[in-house]
Amino acid sequence: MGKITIDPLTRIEGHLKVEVNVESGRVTEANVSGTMARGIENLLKGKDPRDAVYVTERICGVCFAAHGWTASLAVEKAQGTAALPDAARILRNLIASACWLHDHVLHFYHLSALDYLDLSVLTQYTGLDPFIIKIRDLVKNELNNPPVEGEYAGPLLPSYSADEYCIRDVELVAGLVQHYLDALSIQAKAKKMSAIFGGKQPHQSGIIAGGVTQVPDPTQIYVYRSLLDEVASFINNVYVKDVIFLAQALWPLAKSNLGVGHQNFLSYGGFPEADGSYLYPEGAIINEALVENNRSNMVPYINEDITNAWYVSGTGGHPSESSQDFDLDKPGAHTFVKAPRFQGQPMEVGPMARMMVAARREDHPAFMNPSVQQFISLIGQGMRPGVIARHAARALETQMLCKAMERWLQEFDSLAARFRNKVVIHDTAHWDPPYSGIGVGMTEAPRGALGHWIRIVDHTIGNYSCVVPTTWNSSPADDAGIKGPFEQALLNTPVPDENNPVNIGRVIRSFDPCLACAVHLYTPKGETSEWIVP
Ligand code: NFE
Repeated sequence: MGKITIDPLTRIEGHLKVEVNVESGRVTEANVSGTMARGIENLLKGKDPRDAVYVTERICGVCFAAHGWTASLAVEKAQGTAALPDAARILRNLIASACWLHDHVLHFYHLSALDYLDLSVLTQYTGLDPFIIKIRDLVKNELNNPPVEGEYAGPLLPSYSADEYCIRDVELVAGLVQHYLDALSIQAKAKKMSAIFGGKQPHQSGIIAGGVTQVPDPTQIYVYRSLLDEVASFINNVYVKDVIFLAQALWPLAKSNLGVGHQNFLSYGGFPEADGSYLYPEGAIINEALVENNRSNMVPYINEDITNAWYVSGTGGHPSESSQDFDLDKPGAHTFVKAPRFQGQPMEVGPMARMMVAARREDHPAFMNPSVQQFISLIGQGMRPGVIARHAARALETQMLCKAMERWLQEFDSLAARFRNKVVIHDTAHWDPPYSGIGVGMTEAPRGALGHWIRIVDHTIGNYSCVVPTTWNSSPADDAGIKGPFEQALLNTPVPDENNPVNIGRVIRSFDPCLACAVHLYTPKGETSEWIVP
């Protein structure tokens, strides 16, 4: 039996430690740890409730728009904001969705694709593409100068060796490496789109409690639309095709149980439509049954367990009451990540959860969406809900989102034409914080279900709690000993060579973790070292 510790696991956001035991070539026990402290919520206490939007955006440099939006919803609820103006709904959708395009493209090409490519075959490249020639020469150099003990490999070749699930065809690898480069400029374009309507990137300033801050002018709309055309073309013609190609080329892996977990899935519903429904439908699936399809009904059944997390007793429970006081000496604890549970169950959140829910919601327009139907078809052909399915779901939902974004732009054009540019974008009647109030905001972030809970006391924030997608996914075991989604998905993972645990990275990366979100890094002096647990 061997024990493998990977700390930190690279090519993810934030700091995650993975520890597994391996027996007879399979993982028999798994623990994951978020090794940096959360504390953003403590920082908010005593602040003006409207500050929550901008402060919680600083939880993360990737999904800040999701945090700002979710905080706005929580504050609006607590302040008694009336129905959001429709233009604000559309503009929020367009600010946040552009971030999703950036995020999902980045995740596949720059964080995950290397798990499935044998870059060393580029040494055989005889083509004339100057970029690939440059990469070929760098790879040759790395192969000729392997890292000595204690040094890191790279930057191009990972520190593990390619296995049978790595693509070795020179032309295919060269093509995907070219797309890696193309994806860098696509990312930048998607970010620019979000900045046009959101004011800046990262940490946009366009979404505020009660609505948004600006009505875009026709030039801004023109530029946004042109960039969307370019980004959507890449997503439809390159990203989705590459991921579907990968699924087909690695079909034995797609059909295997690599990365299959509890198979409980949760979606709060993402991107509101004019009729009050969501582009990505709401739903909770437990033991294959759709147990809930309404966001509001989910709220009482969300709780955080802290049995194995470094928090003092009494800081878990329902997020409307939970808090963040640390106990680094707690026996058995190994992580700063709490363990959210829905109806007492660990839930996977994220693109695959959204697809699984959409596939069960025959009553919802998303069910007939071609991207959802393609996912259903892949599952019908035998793809298991594991590593490859997560990549496929992410690509297909991005395709679905691009189409919706075009439609939201048209909806905004209609509003602007109807109101001759006197479009209402804010509920100014409910702007000042009340003496007291409680509110919850729930959205879908790129990595899954995101909730913020606020309690206003004496016009200021009395308590604030964020339950974040990666908190759901990277949660530790609870008091019943039930593991969180990452840990469960790691069990039984094949590790034929303990010195080359490539499958562990594949499993974890397929979720697209963001530990910065999960633990909300913050230190009083702006330093990190005092919070890092060795
Ligand atoms: Ni830091 Fe996030 C997303 C949120 S975390 S990236 O998406 O909320 O899981």
